[in-house]
Amino acid sequence: MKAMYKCRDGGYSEDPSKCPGGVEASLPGELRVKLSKLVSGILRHFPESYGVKVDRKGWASIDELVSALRRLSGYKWVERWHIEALAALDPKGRFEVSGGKIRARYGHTINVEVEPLPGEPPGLLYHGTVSSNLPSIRAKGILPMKRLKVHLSPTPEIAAEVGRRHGSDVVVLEVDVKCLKEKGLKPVMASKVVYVVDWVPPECIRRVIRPEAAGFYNHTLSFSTSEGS
Ligand code: HQG
Repeated sequence: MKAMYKCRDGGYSEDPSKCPGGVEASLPGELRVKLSKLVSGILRHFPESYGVKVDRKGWASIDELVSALRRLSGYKWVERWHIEALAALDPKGRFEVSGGKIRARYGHTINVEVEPLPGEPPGLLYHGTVSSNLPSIRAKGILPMKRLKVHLSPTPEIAAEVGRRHGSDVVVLEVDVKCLKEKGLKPVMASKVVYVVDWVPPECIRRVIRPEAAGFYNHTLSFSTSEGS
């Protein structure tokens, strides 16, 4: 992941040359990934363990989050701008910031209700997984497992990247959105690259794509799928 820069004139960038008035502060890529993973974990899974309050819509105070992080060894350097920049520059739209608060847009295991982004889903969505999960998915459908929702991708290439987090034998499942809707299941947009739905019945899975056969890995995606949790 690229470094983040705080511009002297305001705003954040991954490219210091995009700060016309110069750079005021920066965070190297490795620390950005480390912070992104921990903030994702706190907001999605374990706010209480870090003494952070999350309301029923998933919002936490940025000041409270910064104080919680600064109590940890290895995170005493964290400032408010790091959190704001993390959200503003996240390539997957993992975070939303509003009125001094931050929330994760998706991925929760804690029980929160995050309003979807506006817009209808496309006719086909994709879920990346590994082939060892296929027998169970064929029998029971795609289940949220530990999370609140099943996560789907707008393209098979993005889904393949998601699947790669689980192992090398990646398969991509093509999901028929009309079939979901006929069953009263409505996928909604959680971020620019993530749709969520309660579950996917096996009969709404149209086909299984083997990304290597489809040549997906020749594409370079503009984001990494590994800074969440
Ligand atoms: C599998 C990341 C057996 C499912 C990603 C997946 C995503 C089943 C695993 C977001 C099953 C759950 C979520 C069944 C589902 N039998 N296995 N019936 N139903 N599974 O991590 O979708 O980078 O909870 O196929 O990009 O991989 O963190 O879900 O392999 O958007 O921001 O159970 O997390 O975003 O794994 O990933 P996960 P996911 P971030």
